[in-house]
Amino acid sequence: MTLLLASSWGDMDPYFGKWREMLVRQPGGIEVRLYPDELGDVADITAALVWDPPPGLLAGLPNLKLIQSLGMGVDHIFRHDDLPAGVPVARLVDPDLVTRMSEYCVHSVLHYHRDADRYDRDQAAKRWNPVSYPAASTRRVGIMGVGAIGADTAGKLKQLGFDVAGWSRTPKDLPGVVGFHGGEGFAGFMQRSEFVVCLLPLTAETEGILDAGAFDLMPFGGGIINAARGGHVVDADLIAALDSGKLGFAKLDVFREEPLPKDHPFWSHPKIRITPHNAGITNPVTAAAEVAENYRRAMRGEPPSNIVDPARGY
Ligand code: NDP
Ligand code: OXD
Repeated sequence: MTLLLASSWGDMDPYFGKWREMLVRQPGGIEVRLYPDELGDVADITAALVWDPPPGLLAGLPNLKLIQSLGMGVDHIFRHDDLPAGVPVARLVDPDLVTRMSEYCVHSVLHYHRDADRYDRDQAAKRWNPVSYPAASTRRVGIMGVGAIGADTAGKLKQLGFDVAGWSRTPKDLPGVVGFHGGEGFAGFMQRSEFVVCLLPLTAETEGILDAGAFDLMPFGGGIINAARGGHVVDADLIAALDSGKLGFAKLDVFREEPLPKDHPFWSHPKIRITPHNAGITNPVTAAAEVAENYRRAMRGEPPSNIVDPARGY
């Protein structure tokens, strides 16, 4: 019984090395191999811990009992249509990662709420220019996706006094958060949301959801914070909405192509702020116990926790 750590990204060895260190320390110990150098006999591999796995790798592991995502999202796994049938795919739900993500979103909302860019400009010009700003209670923040991360973010923004709404696939009842759901709730949600924070999984239904039609619904001068996936945004529509003034800002952590290509117009757009997909990076120190528990369950023939539904894509 062996767990394979695999990714199609280059230079994962230092990170994977940390994972190995944490996994072998778990109760019962886990034998870990790193792809590609330590693959060895594929028949030994019973679980795979993956981030954007190399195409065809998982289908070629005959005794696989668990596909465990290294992150909370699983789109990097489902993007391949050659997954082995009947092997459960589980995602991480790590409280440390949830906290890091909601911290990023709250920081971004506060940045625009307090018009932080203005003071950077004023300082550069040695300009003393105190300007009043609206109370948080008058700011309408909309959270797209109120799952593990979205619900935590909504709660924290609520605590800071913001007027918060959430949009989900099924109805939700979060204290003090105005709930919208489904296609029928989308327009009302976007229309009220001056700040839209995207925390949706990337699925067939959510791909390209932040497009010209969605931006048109938003209040003039509002903005988006996307910490979910680049595929949620239609890049050209975002640039057009920012250039026309319809949107006032965009804070982006995730992109259709990562690393963001050097010639991409997002880099130099004055209304866009970029972070390099590090709103939340899975920390093996906090997440290894969850992975180890799922591994033990799968090896005992029990269903792992946080299994995702392949048909739904999250
Ligand atoms: P969850 O699965 O816990 O929650 C997803 C939410 O999205 C749920 O509220 C769900 O609705 C809603 N949703 C899904 N599909 C639709 C739809 N078609 N229409 C409306 N609502 C929908 O996800 P997490 O909170 O754990 O993570 C969200 C995403 O954040 C991840 O998938 C990943 O892409 C991204 N992420 C990014 C990171 C980064 O560093 N930038 C780090 C970690 C995660 P319902 O509740 O009804 O099911
Ligand atoms: C994740 C991510 O899905 O880091 O966890 O993007």
